[in-house]
Amino acid sequence: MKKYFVLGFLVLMLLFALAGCNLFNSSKDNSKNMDNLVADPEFQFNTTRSVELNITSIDKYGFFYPYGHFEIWKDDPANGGTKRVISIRTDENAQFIKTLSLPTYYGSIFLKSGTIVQKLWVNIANSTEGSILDTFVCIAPVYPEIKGLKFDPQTASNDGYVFTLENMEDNCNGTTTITVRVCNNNNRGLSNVAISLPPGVIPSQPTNGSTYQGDENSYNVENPTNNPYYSIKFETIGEGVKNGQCDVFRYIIPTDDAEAMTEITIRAKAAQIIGEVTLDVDYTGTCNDSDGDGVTDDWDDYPDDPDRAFNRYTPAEGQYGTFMWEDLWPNKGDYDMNDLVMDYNVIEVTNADHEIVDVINNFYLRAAGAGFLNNGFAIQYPSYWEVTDIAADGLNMAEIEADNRTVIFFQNHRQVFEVSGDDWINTYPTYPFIPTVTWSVKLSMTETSKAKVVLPPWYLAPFNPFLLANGVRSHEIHLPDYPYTYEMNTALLDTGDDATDPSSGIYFRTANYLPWAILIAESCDYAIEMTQISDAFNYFVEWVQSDGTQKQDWYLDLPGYQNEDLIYQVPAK
Ligand SMILES: [Ca+2]
Ligand SMILES: [Ca+2]
Ligand SMILES: [Ca+2]
Ligand SMILES: [Ca+2]
Repeated sequence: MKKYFVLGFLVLMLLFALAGCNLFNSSKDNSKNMDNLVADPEFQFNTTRSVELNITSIDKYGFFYPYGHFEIWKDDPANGGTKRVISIRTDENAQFIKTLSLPTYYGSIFLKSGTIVQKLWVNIANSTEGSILDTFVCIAPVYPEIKGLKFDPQTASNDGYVFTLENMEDNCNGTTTITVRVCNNNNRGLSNVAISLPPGVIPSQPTNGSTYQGDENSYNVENPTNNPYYSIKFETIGEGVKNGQCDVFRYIIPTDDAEAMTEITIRAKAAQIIGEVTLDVDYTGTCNDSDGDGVTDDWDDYPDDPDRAFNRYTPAEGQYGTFMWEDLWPNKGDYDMNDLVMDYNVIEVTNADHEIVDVINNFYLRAAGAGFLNNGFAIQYPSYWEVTDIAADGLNMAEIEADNRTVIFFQNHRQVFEVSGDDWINTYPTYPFIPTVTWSVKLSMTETSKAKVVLPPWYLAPFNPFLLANGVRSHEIHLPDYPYTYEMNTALLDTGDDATDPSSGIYFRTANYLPWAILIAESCDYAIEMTQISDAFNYFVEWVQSDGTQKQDWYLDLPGYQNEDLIYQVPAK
């Protein structure tokens, strides 16, 4: 009997030890329990930062380069990068000003123009905003097959000067840069050079009154002048070139005018020594614009489509981000944030004038850990666009609403998965895996007014997504502080656990300021059923408690970041 007593005592001690262990664990877990978590009202659970990009294009000679093409990449395209975000060009003022949405943890991006790659650092204002102000050098593409006749250099001498029409370069933006070289063999310094212009043509660069920097000297620019004939004139500042020295003179005119030129007159003056020649010109632009939309083939994402020119990808070309929802709003759920898990990739297609033409939504429905509800999904687009048509829909479930801004992509997630019943889908490890669904919906868009430069997050792709709880149109569940649509049943606001307070700009958050939905900047894993997101992702709480300043990449699958047992693992086939 004594033996059993001792054994019983040991078992008791063991239970005690285990209990102690459990106590320790549960106190640790309590710090990660969503019910104890209080977010700052200013913290909106953003995993993206709005970055105002202000970029200026110049050419290799330092002139402003209107319509200069460039790409933005999230990783280095010269070093195996795959994440292209934008292919676009600057405007008529050689500027591009737009808001980019980047993962918060990104400190830099890459700008690619031709073969030149430049790293741009984000000037970080706070955890949700930043800016980039920079300049890049744009080089026009060189086409292996030249259209028509290319320009040949022409040289002539007169009175101790050698004049060379050295180059005419098509900038592929409707302009051509003309380079003239003047060598002065006289022993008096060059005082000015005048180069004839086609009637009425005023070079866009260098501008009248500006200082032009040649290879040797600086010059005051008269653009245009009628003295001694209609021309652009370069007046030497200080002592001019002499005794065999040369300098180059460059200016930019429309390519059409350059192609129409048949001759060019160049005149140089040093003291009273004047030399003048007239050279033949036979020039044809070299850039190919197959569809005639003004965007040269190499810079045109749609070289055979005059209505389309550029792509903008969110989060990047061929990359996905993730939406995660709780579906019991206005009541709190279990915070597993897997009641709908769907990835998004958005392509905004614009024309040569940067106006929206299509929005292509690539969706990847991965999981729906919703018990009894059959949830729908919709997106509201910005107020300055109008959805005019559903050009393609892989599921044939999309509908445009009466506001011409809202599109319902599906009414019931089970129809998308092609299942019935009320089981959790792809969140409960012992349930059979239901094949995920990818499809694409192409929306035709019209721009009804110009967008502002600085935009709220819901005006940036993937825009304003929301869940239709159990397919009820008026029962919208949005990302924290995002606006609801015209169809919303506003009587639901501030009921149950929802603590929406319009006077403070608080929407779709609890009294502890916690959300019902999170938008993840990049595709990420998700928690298994009935497991709080804070238990599955080890740094979620630290991210929230630091107001998004720490562990901004908490959703990534990095060493120590995830509690693998609590992350849903897609079974191997
Ligand atoms: Ca084109
Ligand atoms: Ca095109
Ligand atoms: Ca849930
Ligand atoms: Ca769930």
